[in-house]
Amino acid sequence: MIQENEVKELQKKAFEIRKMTIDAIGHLGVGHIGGAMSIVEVLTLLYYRVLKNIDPKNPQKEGRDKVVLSKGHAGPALYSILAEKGYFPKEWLYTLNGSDTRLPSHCDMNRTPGIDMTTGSLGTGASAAIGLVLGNRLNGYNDAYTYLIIGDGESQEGQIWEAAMFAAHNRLGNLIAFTDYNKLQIDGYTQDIMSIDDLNSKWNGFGWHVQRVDGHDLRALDAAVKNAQDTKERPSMIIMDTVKSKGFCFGEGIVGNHNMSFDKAKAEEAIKILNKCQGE
Ligand SMILES: Cc1ncc(C[n+]2csc(CCOP(=O)(O)OP(=O)(O)O)c2C)c(N)n1
Repeated sequence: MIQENEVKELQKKAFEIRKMTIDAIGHLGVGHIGGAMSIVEVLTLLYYRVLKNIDPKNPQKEGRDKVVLSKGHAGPALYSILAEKGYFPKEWLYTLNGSDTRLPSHCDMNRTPGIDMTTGSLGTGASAAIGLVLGNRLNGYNDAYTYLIIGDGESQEGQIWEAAMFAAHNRLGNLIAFTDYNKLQIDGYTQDIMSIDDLNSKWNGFGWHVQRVDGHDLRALDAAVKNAQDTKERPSMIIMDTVKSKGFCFGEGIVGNHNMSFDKAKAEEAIKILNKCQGE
């Protein structure tokens, strides 16, 4: 079980990642802040506790655990983590989505060290993650896991459910997926656009091991990942209840927080408020 001091360390990291992400998007002036902020805890847990065999100095290391951020528009949060881990210089964050940047708005494995799969066209990451699991199986890396993150709006894509069926049929126990259930997508509430409820029953029905947790609770997330790893013959889905734009006060609770425009001054103000909430 995760120790209290380890939780505190991870919370500190998550806090830093949030600030770096707000700062990078504020520097550019516009970006996918909402869906980036809602996955900060899961990314922090993965990169600072869960992933095995990764090496920032050798991003292509054979047999490593891999992450597929299928909701590839949330790349800025992942870039902050990768920079913090040392995959590339932190200054790169200020080139976010610029011309000739190595950090495009959506994840691109050919441009960014540490990105394991190119994503952005919603739904495709699930199939790609399955390919990575099968590749590991063929290469004898039986202990390597692939972690997949999808959005709730993304879950309306038919390709997700074809992948769900395939993964269960092929007993892909080394596939551990997360749904970032922040209840919002680009045009409004997921419930209004096309409801995905009852999500637990859907994944259960497709033969997956399903858990539901508060996606900002690092203890709960850690326990859920452990349970998922202990489930050997079935792929796992961890449904995370999250808040879109969590920690970016100008976006939280706003339906249009998907891709927001804000400048450096607003970013600084948001970071100040976040610091205050954190008691700094
Ligand atoms: C196939 C496809 N259709 C449409 C889009 C445009 N698009 C980008 S993000 C998004 C909403 C995704 O919602 P969700 O998965 O809930 O992401 P989150 O709210 O967590 O950012 C849409 C429709 C896309 N990237 N790919």
